[in-house]
Amino acid sequence: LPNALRAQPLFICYTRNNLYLPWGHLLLPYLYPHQSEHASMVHTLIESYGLLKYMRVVEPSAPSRRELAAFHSDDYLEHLEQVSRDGDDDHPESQLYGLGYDCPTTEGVFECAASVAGGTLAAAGSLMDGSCDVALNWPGGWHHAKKDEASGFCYVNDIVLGILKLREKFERVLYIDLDLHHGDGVEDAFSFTPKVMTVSVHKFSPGFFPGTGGIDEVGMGKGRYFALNVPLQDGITDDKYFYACHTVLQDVFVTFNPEVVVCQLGADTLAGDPMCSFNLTPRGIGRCLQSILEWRLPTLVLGGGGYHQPNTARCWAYLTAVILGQTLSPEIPEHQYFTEYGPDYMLDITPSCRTDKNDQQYLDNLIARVRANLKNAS
Ligand code: V1S
Ligand code: CA
Ligand code: ZN
Repeated sequence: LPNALRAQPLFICYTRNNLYLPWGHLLLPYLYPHQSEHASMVHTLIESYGLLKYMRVVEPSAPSRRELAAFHSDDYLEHLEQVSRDGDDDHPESQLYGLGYDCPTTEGVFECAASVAGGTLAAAGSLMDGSCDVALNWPGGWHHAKKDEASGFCYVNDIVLGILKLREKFERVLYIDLDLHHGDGVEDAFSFTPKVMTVSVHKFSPGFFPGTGGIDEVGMGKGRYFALNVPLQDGITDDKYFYACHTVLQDVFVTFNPEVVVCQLGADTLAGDPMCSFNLTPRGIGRCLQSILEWRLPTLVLGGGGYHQPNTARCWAYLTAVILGQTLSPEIPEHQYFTEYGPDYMLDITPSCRTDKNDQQYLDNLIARVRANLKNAS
């Protein structure tokens, strides 16, 4: 990283609230029984690599109902708060609000989803008051939640709330979504405005959640061509992924001229993730992040998916080091969760032996079409 960027004060915030165990509720305790330790594994690895001393750690406060209502409807918030209070997973109206299969209403789910949003709002606030240049909230990144609907493990859309807050100060916000899934909730929220450009890179294939994010989805009304989608196929590896992201994002930077950037860096694109789709390593995602940081704009960095816990922690610890311009030891340091990193106990992830269904012709055609869409935004 350029020295000037390295010297900037950085800010990191976590919603490590033992009372609400955010990840335990948000990521399906029955499906991922150890998920409540997920946020803790990420934080502990970052801490054990000695990275906290380079950052300001902030304990965010819970957002008010008014802050959440900047995006979500009062009815939805009211209902979510009520079923969360009662732990009622069988309320007759819950289905109307998307609550159920992917988004169960465990007791306390409202507080935990709200506390994650509090982290993202605090991070956005630090960028706005100029107290940092890069703000991190790894527990954030819940891109599927809609105004009045929970979706895909997401109850409160902390990203939309963060962007709305950033818009109070910054004229043009660029949202970049590198999670495996299409960032539909964020795209929908801003599809009518030319002030927020959304770019999502994701797997797009029949039957794959959420089913949106085709290349011809470009926004609507005044926001037409201010939503870009980069749909990819299974098996993509670091070099091709970086090529696609870098080419598209450099063009977006020049055309849209953003004042602030928000990045969702879900780690479900990694080799070995149970989503079993892309074949990336943290280094591939790190190259994309580094090229974004080189724009030297205020940047809000968020997490998202990532269902192989040790690999997600490896990835986000590595990306934290990329932001800080630090080099990490290739061996995982001894710490509370050390045994989870076996059998190799190394930081790097080896790509799997899988077919990459994105041949060069597919990628070149894709990039040409994304560029053609982007041209209309200038
Ligand atoms: N892919 C996937 C997936 N897996 C599950 C799931 C599996 C077992 C369970 F007990 C509960 C849920 N749900 C899904 C997806 C949602 C993925 C959300 C990704 C979130 C993120 O990584 O982007 C981070 C924010 N849901 C579906 O595929 C929906 C269904 C279509 C699955 C089938 N059922 C019957 C209806 C809903
Ligand atoms: Ca995405
Ligand atoms: Zn995802």
